Amino acid sequence: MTTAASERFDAIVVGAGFSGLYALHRLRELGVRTVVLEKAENVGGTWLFNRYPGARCDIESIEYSYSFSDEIQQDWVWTETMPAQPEIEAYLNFVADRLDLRRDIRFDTNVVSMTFDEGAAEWVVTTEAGESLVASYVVAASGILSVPLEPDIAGMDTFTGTSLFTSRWPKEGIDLADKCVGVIGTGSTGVQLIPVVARQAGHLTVFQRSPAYTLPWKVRAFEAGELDELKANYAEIRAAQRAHAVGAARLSAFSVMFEMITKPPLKSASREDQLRAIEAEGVMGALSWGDVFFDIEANRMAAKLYGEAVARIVKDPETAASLTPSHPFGCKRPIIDQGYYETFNRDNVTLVDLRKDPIVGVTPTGIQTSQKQHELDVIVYATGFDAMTGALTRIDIRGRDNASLADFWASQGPYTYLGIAVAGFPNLFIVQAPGSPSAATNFVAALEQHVEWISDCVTYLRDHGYRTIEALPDAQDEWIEHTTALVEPTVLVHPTCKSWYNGGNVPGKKRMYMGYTAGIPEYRRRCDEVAATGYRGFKLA
Ligand code: NA7
Repeated sequence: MTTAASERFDAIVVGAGFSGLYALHRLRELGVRTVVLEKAENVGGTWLFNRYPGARCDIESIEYSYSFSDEIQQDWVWTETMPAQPEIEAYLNFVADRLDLRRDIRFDTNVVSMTFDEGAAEWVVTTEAGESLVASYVVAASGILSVPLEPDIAGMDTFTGTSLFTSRWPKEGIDLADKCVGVIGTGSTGVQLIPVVARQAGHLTVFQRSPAYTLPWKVRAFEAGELDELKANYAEIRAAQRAHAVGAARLSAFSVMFEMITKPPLKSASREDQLRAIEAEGVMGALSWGDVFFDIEANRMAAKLYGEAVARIVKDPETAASLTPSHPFGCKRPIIDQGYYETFNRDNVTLVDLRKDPIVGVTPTGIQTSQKQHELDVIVYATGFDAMTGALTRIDIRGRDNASLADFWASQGPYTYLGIAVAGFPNLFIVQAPGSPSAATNFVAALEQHVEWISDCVTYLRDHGYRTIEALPDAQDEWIEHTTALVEPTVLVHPTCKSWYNGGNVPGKKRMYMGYTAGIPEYRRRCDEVAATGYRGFKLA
């Protein structure tokens, strides 16, 4: 199958974002001849593409960063507690330069197919430009939020104004002053973008299908000397982070949720307790109860209380009611927001509740809803991603017997073993596949564990003379049973939960909760145990 023209490597890494950069560094250090194929013109992955105004991480910078190099964590200077996109992009460029990674990265190189040659026990990887590369191992570091989901709204291509997609925002920015801007989508992206656009635009109309639950939190610049003090304690900070279930012991969207579980139950709280909570903590007080994740009734009570808290911020009662979510809290990622609700008190902001007044179509001059034509100069689509599996199902990946990974996941659901490997696809390691901690945790902490486990595994295979490692179907089924059982007692499996975590945001996608929710330390323990027992659940040949 391989041609004379194929270039040979020990490992091919797909993607040069957070995961791919570390995979390259680690594999290279182990003497594994590695090349990274990256579709973009530079490093950064998700943090390169998502340049929309307000783009920011919801985990603190000193934890949302590599821990493997003390030199890097000491030398890089974060300016804010929670990093904005430009700073994360700059950080990844700094890391790539510091570790001299670029010499082994091919930019503007889009992988279109990967085929396992059973006779040679090698992967043949082809690119859009027609190159063919061969390697024993493929490490898919193609990202969990790297394939934007563009909606299919009638008339989108007839709009004569400017259409913008948050995941490919113009690098040079765009002047929105005096413009009538419409934003579709109120997930994390929309909630981050909307307050910023409201300050820039002449008028902003927000087209909201599902209101968000947000956790207001002020991001701030580090004070003089504060970062140095943190850096002096980095060993302790990293140790605490490593021991924490969500891989972030300081403030993050996840640690806030994690702490909610430890609070008393809402169902036995008095009305006075409830009111006191929203008086003291606003919308956060409505959600900070121990039973909201496990009891749908408590969750509904929290949603009602949340609506009361929103109504204390948003002056117009109808707008406040429209901003109150009807889906269970926890199904979607909670959003750390910067003045989101206050934005709807501005004179230049209008909310259109698509639950009452749905979009009929995009017209040449704006958006037509069932009740009104909204004239617009700019439409911004903040409509999400084909998350977790999208990047890999867009590559024609063929394993044993020419079986297609996309077909397997479409028919069976996104099954994996350990969230790393798929039965029938030998020597393919997926960084943070479905069934891994990934999106339910600090992604950087989670990926470091994955990359280390994968590179240790490659070393083991080489040292012991094995050519292939392959997940066993039974082990894979058991793993998914385990990950599914973990979320069974929670509201995450409620039929009204529809999000990128379970594929519910993509029409036709097989639904399955795709995170591993027992936490990174437990996950690490299980992965280490598998390795220590000679890779139990895998077939080595
Ligand atoms: P999300 O969280 O999937 O949000 C997408 C939003 O777009 C959500 O409000 C959707 O409403 C809305 N949407 C999607 N299609 C449409 C159409 N056709 N009409 C109206 N509204 C629509 O993606 P984000 O990019 O915000 O965040 C993804 C992750 O990035 C986030 O969780 C962080 O981890 C970083 P819906 O809910 O489907 O009713």
